[in-house]
Amino acid sequence: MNTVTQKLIAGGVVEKFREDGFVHVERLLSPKLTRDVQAELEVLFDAPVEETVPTNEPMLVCWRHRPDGNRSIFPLSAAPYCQSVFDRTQLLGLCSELSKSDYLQLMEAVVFSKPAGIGEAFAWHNDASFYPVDPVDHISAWIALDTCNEETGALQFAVGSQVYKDVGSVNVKTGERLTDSGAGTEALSDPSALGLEIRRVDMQPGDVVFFNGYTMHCSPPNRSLISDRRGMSLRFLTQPSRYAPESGKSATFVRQICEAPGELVTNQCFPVVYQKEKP
Ligand SMILES: O=C(O)CCC(=O)C(=O)O
Repeated sequence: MNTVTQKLIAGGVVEKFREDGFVHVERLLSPKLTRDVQAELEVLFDAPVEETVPTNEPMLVCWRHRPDGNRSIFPLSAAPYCQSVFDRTQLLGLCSELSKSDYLQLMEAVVFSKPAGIGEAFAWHNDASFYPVDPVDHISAWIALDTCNEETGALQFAVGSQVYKDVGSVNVKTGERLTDSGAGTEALSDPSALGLEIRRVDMQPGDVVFFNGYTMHCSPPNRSLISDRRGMSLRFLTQPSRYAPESGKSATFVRQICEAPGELVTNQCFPVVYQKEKP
C-alpha cells in the first residue's frame, strides 16, 4: 500500500466513508495531471457532438448540464489523461480500501459540466437506484476539475443516507419520479425532513469525493457568472454483477451491455481494473 493511502487510512477515511457514505480526499491528482485532464476535456467538449457508442471498450460520457444541453460519447481511449488516473494516482487502491472490495470493475466514466451562469441543478438521487445490474453495489470517485463551492454548485450529500438503499430513480433535472419502486422512497424528496444532515463538499481541482452508490446526493445550479464547474465521475462495481433490466432503471452505459438478462456483465466495455492477488 502506498504511503499516501496509508496516511489516509490512519487518518480514518475508511470509518468516515462507512458512517457518512462519502469522504473527501484533497489533492489526490497532482496539479500537472489535473491540468492535463482539464485541457484534454476542453478539446472533447469543443468538438462536434458525437453519439457513437463504442462496442469494444469503455466510453467517456461528456454531459453538458445546461438548459439546451446534450452529451457527447467518446471511447475512453480518446482521453488518455483521464484514463491514466487509474495508473497515476491512488484512486483505485483507495476505492478498494473504502469499499472493502478486492474487485473493481469499471461501470461508467462521466464528465458533468455545469457552465458558468447556466449550469443546472441536479435533484436528490442515489446512483444505484438507476442501474439495472444485480448486485448494484458500487463506489464512485468524483474528481473536481474546477473550484466547487456554494456559488458554482458543489455536490451536497445526505449524511448516512446509504442505509436507505434503493430509493427509486428520478429525472435528475426536475426531481420527477421515474418509478415508485424503492424501499426508501420517502427519503428521496427531502432527506433533511428525515433528520439527515446535509453536507456540502467544497473542492479544489484535483480533489476527489468518494461515495457509496447508495448515498443520496444533489447539487444546486452554477450561479457564478465566470467560473465553470466540471467534475469527472468514475464508477466501479465492487463484485461481478448480472444484467437485470427493470422499468425506471437506465443509464447511458446500458447501451454497451450485450449480455442477456441474468448473465454476468463481462464484456470488454466493462473491464476489471483492480483485482488483488489472492495469497
Ligand atoms: O456533478 C454533479 O453535480 C452531479 C454528479 C452526480 O450526480 C454523480 O456523479 O452521481
